[in-house]
Amino acid sequence: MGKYTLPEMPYAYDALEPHIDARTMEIHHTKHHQTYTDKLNAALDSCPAEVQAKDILDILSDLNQVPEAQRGAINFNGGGFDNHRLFWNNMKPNGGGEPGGSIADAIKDSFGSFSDFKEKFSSSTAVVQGSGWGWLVYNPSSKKVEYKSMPNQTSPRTEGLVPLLGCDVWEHAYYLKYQNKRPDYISAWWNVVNWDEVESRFSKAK
Ligand code: MN3
Repeated sequence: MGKYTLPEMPYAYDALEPHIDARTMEIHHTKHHQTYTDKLNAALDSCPAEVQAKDILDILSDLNQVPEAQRGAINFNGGGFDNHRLFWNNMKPNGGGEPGGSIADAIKDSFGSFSDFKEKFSSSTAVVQGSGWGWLVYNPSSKKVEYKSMPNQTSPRTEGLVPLLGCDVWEHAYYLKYQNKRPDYISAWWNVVNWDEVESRFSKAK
């Protein structure tokens, strides 16, 4: 057995209906997330013991500590493992609405207003080329929240950013229900955002 196992879902596969359909959630979790997990473990098996001993978050924050032969696989599958772990918890049934607390103030400070943030996040994530993610991140250097899109499964942690809220725009996240209409998926996704989780993540990051 590998170091990492597929995390359990915090809710049923059909809990996010009608916004995200149950079949997509089941395949996304049991096939895609499982594959990133398995391939992360396989890549770690080929790494030196001192790398294996570190937590994946520490590894992602400095990929130069990974031997070059394994770096691409760790970036992709380690990112995929952690991104999806965040993604499931970034959503909840009956979510959505506007955040309160300190994350609301931070969003207003960086983007002007919540609606300006939502527009920026939606429009920028809709045009991510190919497969990738849109993220609300905390930047420890500027001490502000920022929008950041990332390609494929590359984690914002690889750029020293702390992921707070991520929207997976790989086609596997929406194609069964939304086909090529990625903007429709993103607008539906806002209805399941778990702002309590984002606030909690932000409080720890600050
Ligand atoms: Mn995915």
